[in-house]
Amino acid sequence: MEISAFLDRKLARRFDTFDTDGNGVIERDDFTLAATRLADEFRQPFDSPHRMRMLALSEQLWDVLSAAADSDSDGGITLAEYKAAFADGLLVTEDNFDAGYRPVLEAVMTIADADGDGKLGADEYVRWTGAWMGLSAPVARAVHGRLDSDRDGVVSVDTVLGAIRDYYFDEAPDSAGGWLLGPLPAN
Ligand SMILES: [Ca+2]
Ligand SMILES: [Ca+2]
Ligand SMILES: [Ca+2]
Repeated sequence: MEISAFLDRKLARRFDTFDTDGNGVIERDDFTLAATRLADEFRQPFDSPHRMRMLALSEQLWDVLSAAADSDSDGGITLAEYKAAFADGLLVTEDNFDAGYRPVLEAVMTIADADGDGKLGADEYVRWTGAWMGLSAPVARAVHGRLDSDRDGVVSVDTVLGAIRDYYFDEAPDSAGGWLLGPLPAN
């Protein structure tokens, strides 16, 4: 597919959120670290089934992502490799989006949704996006406010899923891509 200038910036920003340790390359350790931070943030015991599931899903995510994007098989995904794989339709596409993302997001929610009502309040949203993707608290709080369009203080899994889908596939300049993960890098 054609990568617009807007999508190019969104992919660069998404790449940063995958690169948990910030060394400029996405590697297996980034996924393990993100899962560990998320489980720690929500005080999951070391041997809790939720922590185990999160770690297993993260490993799985890494396997899928590296099989698709690590084209020189050196165990790391560079920004160029990531963008190329997306352009070639090897990563998320509109067709496989739900199947790929829903299980991961539901596992995250199982940990982050403390009272189990399937919805996230602003504090929970700040905590999970900070632990999992390194979003700053002010950014995450503003994002939660935008997602909570009916202003009842909480957002559902489906709302978050829809916004992530828009992040990748909605080209409108005011769509989720422009704010879901905070400000985009310059081109
Ligand atoms: Ca990294
Ligand atoms: Ca590589
Ligand atoms: Ca709401």
